[in-house]
Amino acid sequence: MKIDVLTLFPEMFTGPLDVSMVARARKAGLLDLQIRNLRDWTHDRHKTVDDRPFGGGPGMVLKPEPVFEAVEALASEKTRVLMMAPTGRVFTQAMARELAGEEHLLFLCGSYEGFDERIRTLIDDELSIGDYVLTNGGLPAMVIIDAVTRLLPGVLGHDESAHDESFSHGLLEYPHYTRPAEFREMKVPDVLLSGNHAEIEKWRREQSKRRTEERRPDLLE
Ligand code: 4GS
Repeated sequence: MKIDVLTLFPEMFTGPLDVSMVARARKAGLLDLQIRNLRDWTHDRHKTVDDRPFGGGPGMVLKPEPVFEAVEALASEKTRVLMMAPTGRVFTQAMARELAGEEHLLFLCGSYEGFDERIRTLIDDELSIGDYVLTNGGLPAMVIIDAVTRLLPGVLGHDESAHDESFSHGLLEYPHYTRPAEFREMKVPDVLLSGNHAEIEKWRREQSKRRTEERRPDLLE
């Protein structure tokens, strides 16, 4: 998969996308990820990307010209253009699975008060990562890239992907334990030490269901 990111803060993206599974996917050639500075598509001496809102009011608005030029330079018919904004649909695992099937994603990260409304004519989807206000769209883009990358064919090991399947079926994870079997008087449940795989599976299913009921009843409706 190819991913381009358009941002005013390319420095933000070093770190999260250079470690762990995303780094591995990039090195293996499964993910071609390019971070691009929106200012590269300005033409004035000050590399202006924003301006004051018509009608007045606080904050600055992202100008249409650099965004149009950048998207026209980077996108083709095969590109899914995604805008990061709290006004978008809230990103879910189902959307991660859908995006993992695309050939090319282009992330548009805003800053300031928002995008000039005409920029919306360029985009295929507007996505939010949750109901809170961030300083810019960099973190949402990184969150989505992380969630999508681990679903790309060949990125996860076999064990890990089978595991993801069960989790994605709408329940929270069951409790996990490792050695020692007793730690500071806290014991691992006997069933997990029993070697009875049918019983273990039943216990885990029950725990998943109970946890989901208690913590995230909204997932069960
Ligand atoms: C989000 C969010 C966000 C909104 C960007 C205010 C700067 C900021 N983007 N999910 N202007 N939550 N964006 O808060 O996607």
